[in-house]
Amino acid sequence: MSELKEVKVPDIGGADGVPVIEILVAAGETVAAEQGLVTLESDKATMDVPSPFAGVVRELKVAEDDEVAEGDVIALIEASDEVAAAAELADAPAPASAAAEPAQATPEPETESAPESAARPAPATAAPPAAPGPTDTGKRGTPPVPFDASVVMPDKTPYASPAVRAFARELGVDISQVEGSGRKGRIQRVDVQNHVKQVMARGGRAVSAGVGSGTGLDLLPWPKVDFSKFGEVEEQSLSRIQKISARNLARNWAMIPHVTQHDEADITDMEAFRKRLGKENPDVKVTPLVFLIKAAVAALQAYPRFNSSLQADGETLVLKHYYNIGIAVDTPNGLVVPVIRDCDQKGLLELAHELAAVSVKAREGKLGQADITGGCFSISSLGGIGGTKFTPIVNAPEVAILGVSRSRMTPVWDGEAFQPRLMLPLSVSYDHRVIDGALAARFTAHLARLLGDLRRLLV
Ligand code: CAO
Repeated sequence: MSELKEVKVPDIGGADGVPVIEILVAAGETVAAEQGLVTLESDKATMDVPSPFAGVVRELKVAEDDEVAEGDVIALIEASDEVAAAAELADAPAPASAAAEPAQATPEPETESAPESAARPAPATAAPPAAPGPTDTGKRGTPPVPFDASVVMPDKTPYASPAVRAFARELGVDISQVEGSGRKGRIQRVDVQNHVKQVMARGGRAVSAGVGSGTGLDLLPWPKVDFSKFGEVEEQSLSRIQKISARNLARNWAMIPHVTQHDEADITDMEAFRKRLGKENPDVKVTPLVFLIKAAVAALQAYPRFNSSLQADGETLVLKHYYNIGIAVDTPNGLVVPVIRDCDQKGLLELAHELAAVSVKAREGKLGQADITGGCFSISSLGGIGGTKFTPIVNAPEVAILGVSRSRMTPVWDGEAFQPRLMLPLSVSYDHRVIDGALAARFTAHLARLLGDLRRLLV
């Protein structure tokens, strides 16, 4: 038995003249219950109108750009028991409410194609699994959600309807990588399909090159906790700089496969020279950092791959023939990385003057765009504070960064006896897509050798 039924616009909060921005089905198509039929866009949000029952779409009563209000008929659907049963069978794995939910709020069941890593342990606070529902795969724990760029880059939330986001999730596509061809850059179903075709045509290299996540990172949603339930709290807004660097750091950490190589430099002789230089030039503070800048330049010259950037397509390396070094500076408003240019052409004292000037400018919040762009390699020195080693995050699009901790007098075996030597811990984090571990070990050891014997800087 079949019956022709009307599907109407549901309660949309009394809004009138709401435009239909996308038609999600065609006449003659079989739809499952809760499958989106059209997408409406109000001033504040987009929403899909789902079919309340399974059946065959016999007629669409609206077209793109029509305006609708509550109660308007959208489609005539021939609902039948057989169609309903067939549609249910065909759509069994799809989440029943996917069309009505925003992408980032819809936990999906794990699929057969989900990577092993997706089966990560549930957080200790996870509630016991609910009784299996129609979409339950039988696996326990909190289901992962796909990597969502809006978590790490809140200003980059993709503009797409819930149905298109659900479609992208179904295909394992990171929707933040898809270019929208619709009005105001809206991502449409066809854009997701074209994106998949392009990736397939490239042999999936967009995924393996790591510049697009492709298969997604399957991150759990960020925990929402009402901390005031557990004790007294206060809220502090992040500064503008903190918000910007948070987004950059999160992107760099998520997209760059980081490895950190640790080593030590014997700076006993360097330190004696630094003290002498300081006494001779009381007008400027000569800290170990200027020696590190000079040694880093020499190491970059010896290992040019460290002085490169990976192009956004993930397929080309740009090797630079200039040597601009970024210095991480801790300011009251957050971390900034001013760049000292052409360090290969400057002496230790000139670098010391420039470092002092740029640190003051950074702390006074006076850095301009030109002061923070064009870096090749960065140095983050925590030596003035303490610590034995740490793992700095690469400052993209650079491919490596040097972290420096506090030097320490250490007994070093010279083959016959222990000698007191001033040892400086070096931690080089690098982008493993560009730099192999052996190369990183050589680079870091070379850097340590240069600092151990400054005469090598002249070679
Ligand atoms: N080992 C031992 N002592 C060190 C040292 C090291 N590796 N590095 C610096 N020092 C000493 C300096 O010689 C100086 O000693 P004196 O006051 O006796 O001369 C003292 O520590 C303070 O140095 P400084 O910090 O003022 O100067 P700097 O050139 O070493 O660093 C700057 C300048 C701007 C990089 C630094 O002030 C800074 O902001 N560091 C923090 C960087 C940061 O936050 N990195 C983390 C980024 S990721 O979050």
